[in-house]
Amino acid sequence: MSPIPERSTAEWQALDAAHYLHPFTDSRALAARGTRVVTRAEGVYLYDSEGHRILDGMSGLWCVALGYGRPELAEAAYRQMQQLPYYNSFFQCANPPAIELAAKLAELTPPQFNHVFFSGSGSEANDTFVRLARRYWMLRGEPERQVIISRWNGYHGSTMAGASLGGMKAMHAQGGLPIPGIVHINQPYWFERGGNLDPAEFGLQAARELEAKIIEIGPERVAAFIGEPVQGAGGVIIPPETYWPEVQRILDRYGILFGSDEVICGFGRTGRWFGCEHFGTRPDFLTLAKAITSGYQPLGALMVSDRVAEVFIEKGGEFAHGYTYSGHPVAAAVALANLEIMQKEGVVDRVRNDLAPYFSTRWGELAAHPLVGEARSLGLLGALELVPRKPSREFFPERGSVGTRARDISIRNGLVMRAVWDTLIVAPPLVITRNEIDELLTKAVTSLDQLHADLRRDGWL
Ligand code: PXG
Repeated sequence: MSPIPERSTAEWQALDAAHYLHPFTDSRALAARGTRVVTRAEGVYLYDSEGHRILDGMSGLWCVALGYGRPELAEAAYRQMQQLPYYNSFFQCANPPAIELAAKLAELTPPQFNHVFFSGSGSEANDTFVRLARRYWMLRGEPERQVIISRWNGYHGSTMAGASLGGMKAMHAQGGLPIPGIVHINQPYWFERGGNLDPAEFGLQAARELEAKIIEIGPERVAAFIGEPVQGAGGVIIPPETYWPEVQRILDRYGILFGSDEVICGFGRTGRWFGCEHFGTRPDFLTLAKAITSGYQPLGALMVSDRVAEVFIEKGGEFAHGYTYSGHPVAAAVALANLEIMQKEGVVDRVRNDLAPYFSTRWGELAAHPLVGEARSLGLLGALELVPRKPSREFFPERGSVGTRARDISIRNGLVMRAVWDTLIVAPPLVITRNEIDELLTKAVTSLDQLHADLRRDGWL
């Protein structure tokens, strides 16, 4: 068996430019610049083909909760590949890791969840959500209930249904989306949209857009609502405390199903196992992916509440939906090993009781920086709003260009931060230490100082 060849960075970049279409990437710009080739990783650090060591402030892409290089996860995959590398879950079959994982997820998720449908990704799990929510109302004898409400600037994936649920206008514009029967309301983004309202008032106002939309459509036509507890890809938008309780009240009032997309918030990111537990909501569906395996294997899952599952099981007949990799034994074995480590090592409790309070204090210090209009955090999620003039909440002109510069400077300084327009965000591995949080902060400050000097030099400030 030949190993993956060792090549120079230039050779890899040339092959990449010749053959590889990357997600969410301008291929021409990337070919001109050359892709960064990440060759290995350990703990919270990435190493690229040029030998740079970079603190991964984004956990890969919000997923590597346990950090890199955990031998237990590699061993779980290896063992399962030897025992049974694949078999399908169609045609009345199952495999032991998938069955065990279903039971483990029922144990870890809130009490209303005892059933799961497996997929290969978060996007696919959200497609399953659309199918199940609509089918539920058909089975209940209310087939006109088909509309699903979600939020502008939410992110729910890249499949046709996932991108439709998402509220990314650029994605809609490129795909003829949304698909029929999906409508959007505004997001609870106080920094951008709060005007003169205080956050609590604004949170109520944003939630009540849901009620207005339900009345506009007609409650008898609305199947479900879906939202991320904290919008991740949209810019770590942490809603005011008043928001989710009011959304829950409205959904209860009209009997509408509730999907909590926990692809980012799930498995400890907020300091609770699931974001809905932090905000005290009672969803009917949880979309899971990413940290379910710490990213070591692709896996998604949709948890289905008892009240929905009962209807399916009793009246459903065959549910005409499924993926080749639903219940993949290797992914399931890795997920089980990952969740076992999380439980044994008390990872979620440590985030809640130790790391999150420490991170919140240190991250909050960044609010004093002249470029930072707001520094917000929850659990191990952090965001900085970059602004030209404090305390105004106005953004820079040419929105996004300053954020991209900040991100590039930060990576040069050995820290992966992600820019969403001019919002800088981080979501480090849940196993990060206090010392590593200090290093993250030092690199962030150095990068902000450099950006400040550059913007002054270029006449932006
Ligand atoms: N829901 C949420 C809340 C997500 O964050 C998905 C669904 C889709 O999962 P899959 O596994 O199909 O990618 C996601 C994915 C970013 C970024 O730029 C975020 C995601 C994916 C790609 C980029 O922050 N989140």
